[in-house]
Amino acid sequence: MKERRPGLPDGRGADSGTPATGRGGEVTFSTGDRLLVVMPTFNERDNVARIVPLVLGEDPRLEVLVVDDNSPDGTAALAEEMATREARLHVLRRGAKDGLGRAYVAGFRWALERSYRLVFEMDADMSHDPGKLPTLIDAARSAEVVIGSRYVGGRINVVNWPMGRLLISYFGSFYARTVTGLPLRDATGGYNCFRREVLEALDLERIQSNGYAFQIELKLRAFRKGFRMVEIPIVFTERESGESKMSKRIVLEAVWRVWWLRIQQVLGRL
Ligand SMILES: Nc1nc2c(ncn2[C@@H]2O[C@H](COP(=O)(O)OP(=O)(O)OP(=O)(O)O)[C@@H](O)[C@H]2O)c(=O)[nH]1
Ligand SMILES: [Mg+2]
Repeated sequence: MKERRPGLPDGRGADSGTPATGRGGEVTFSTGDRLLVVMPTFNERDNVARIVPLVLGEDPRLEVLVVDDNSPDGTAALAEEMATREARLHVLRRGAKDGLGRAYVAGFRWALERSYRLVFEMDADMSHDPGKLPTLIDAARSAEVVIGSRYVGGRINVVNWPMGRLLISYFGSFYARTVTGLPLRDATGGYNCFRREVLEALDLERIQSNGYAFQIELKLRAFRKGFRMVEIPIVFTERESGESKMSKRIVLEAVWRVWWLRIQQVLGRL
């Protein structure tokens, strides 16, 4: 792969819809392009039934890969049953609960083995509005990485979160930005889009983070490779059904992991 400079050297693109660096250039997507939403699930039976049709309804090129870690509530079985009637839905079953990061890496590899041009990350619990997908697709024409961001445009777009959780998330992004130099307002968000060449270049097997830290590491690796990133405002709505998998452990991993990421950068390993 040709040598790339880190994107956003002057911080542009961190606040609105303007990609910063000039590499790559604009691309167009045609009706034949395949676009994949990778959706990790753990006990999201009710949510999967609701969200998959909404995603597929947004664009005929979109497909969904549910990556399920053997959910006890039968999420995978339900998704497989839906897939018998819907050719654009796919299911990847994994043996046991192994974290969001591992599920995404498995989903990304699955995508790269096939001809998808864009790969999206999206939660299954209706926190991410499927109606925003066309905007993300559009933004991917001029940026190689599109970040759905809760904290751009001078607003905090989070609905129904307790204040404590919001503060952890907002200042968590500030902390990650300060420690790692990743110039994004929303470092931990999970509603993002990558052109396939980004995932191809990332050396996915080397990603070690698993929870919120995974989202930071993924974006940081893309940034270090010089891919152009843009943040697009999204609204994040707290889940209405199903249970959160957020835990103290996931937050603590992110707290120390950003320092690990900084050290990796200094050692030239990112
Ligand atoms: N396959 C898989 N999916 C997971 C795992 N942990 C979380 N997920 C899924 O990842 C997405 C995000 O997890 P959530 O529990 O919603 O995390 P969150 O959005 O920070 O927390 P809430 O606001 O409480 O929903 C959801 O679709 C989960 O079902 C896991 O270990 N394996
Ligand atoms: Mg959630």
